[in-house]
Amino acid sequence: MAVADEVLAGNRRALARAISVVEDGGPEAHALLSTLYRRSGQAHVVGVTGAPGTGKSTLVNALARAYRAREVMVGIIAVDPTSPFSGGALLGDRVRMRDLTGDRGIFIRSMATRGSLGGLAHATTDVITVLDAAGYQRILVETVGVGQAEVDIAGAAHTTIVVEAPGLGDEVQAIKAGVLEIADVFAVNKADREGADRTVMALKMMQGLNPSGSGHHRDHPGKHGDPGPQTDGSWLPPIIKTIATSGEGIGTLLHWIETHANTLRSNGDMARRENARAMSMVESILRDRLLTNLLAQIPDREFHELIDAVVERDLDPYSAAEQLLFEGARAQPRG
Ligand SMILES: Nc1nc2c(ncn2[C@@H]2O[C@H](COP(=O)(O)OP(=O)(O)OP(=O)(O)O)[C@@H](O)[C@H]2O)c(=O)[nH]1
Ligand SMILES: [Mg+2]
Repeated sequence: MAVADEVLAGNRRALARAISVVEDGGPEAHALLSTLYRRSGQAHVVGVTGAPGTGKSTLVNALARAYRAREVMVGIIAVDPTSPFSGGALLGDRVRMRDLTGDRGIFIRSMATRGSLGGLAHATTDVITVLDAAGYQRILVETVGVGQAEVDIAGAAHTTIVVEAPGLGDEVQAIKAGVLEIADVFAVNKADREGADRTVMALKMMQGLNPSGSGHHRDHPGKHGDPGPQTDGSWLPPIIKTIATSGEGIGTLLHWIETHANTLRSNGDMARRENARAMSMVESILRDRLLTNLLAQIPDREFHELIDAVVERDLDPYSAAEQLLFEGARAQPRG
């Protein structure tokens, strides 16, 4: 049986192998994805992001348990853009998540960056496709921090949970710019710690002040309606206090993930999102391929001479790119 068929049949070893293949990329990955992609599209992808140590892994673990109690198949992807190898943090996660393994309804995979962060976002998307095709209904993706790589990875998620925790210094300091735009649900974790209510208040205040994200507040700055779906079709991110270590608040968090999933489907946002995602996936693959093809037409020496000229300021980068495009086009008929 081909690997793709074994994945579709629920073979876990084939699944692990398929994930490694798509992570590595190349023609074999392409062949595999061309089969599996058609069978994907059922899973709801949940991104879990936030500053280091806020309790993301513990929260993902608790959420996975809650889903398993409902007999929902759960895939977990732990993405660590900072670690070039499967270093300490990932091993730590593995140990913490060990109590979930042995359950066939759950599949856990850690991923570390091998090349560029952009490559990582790409690989994450492909691994999501594989897990989705394999029948995992909810896919939880943990990423650290809220930099550009995480925002890119969040683009692959249908629902993004931003995890905050009290006691990271000034309440608002931990709440970075960009977070309000990507958060669909806020989890204020470690609610057993002093200061959780202040963190909740700080988030509420930022929601009220935010002129772009939750647009319906524009006319009523500082006012808060009920979180969730609004009458104008928009979504006001709920702020949930959780204690991941004890499971407190996890049921509520799960409820809001499901409510958000249903809202995306009913208000047309899901269709729009899927359209934008498809476009960006095809465009990014096209960009990679065109660039690779173009560079293949240009002798290394010539390429490096141009780069050196840009470094020396004998040539501007626009002219260098123009020249490469010209050279590539001229070389095309031969190659
Ligand atoms: N008191 C308390 N501790 C918690 C809670 N949730 C997690 N922790 C603890 O916080 C520490 C960090 O938890 P992790 O789940 O590893 O946090 P993380 O955000 O995944 O960390 P990184 O992946 O390293 O960024 C662990 O010691 C957890 O046991 C909570 O709700 N309350
Ligand atoms: Mg973690």
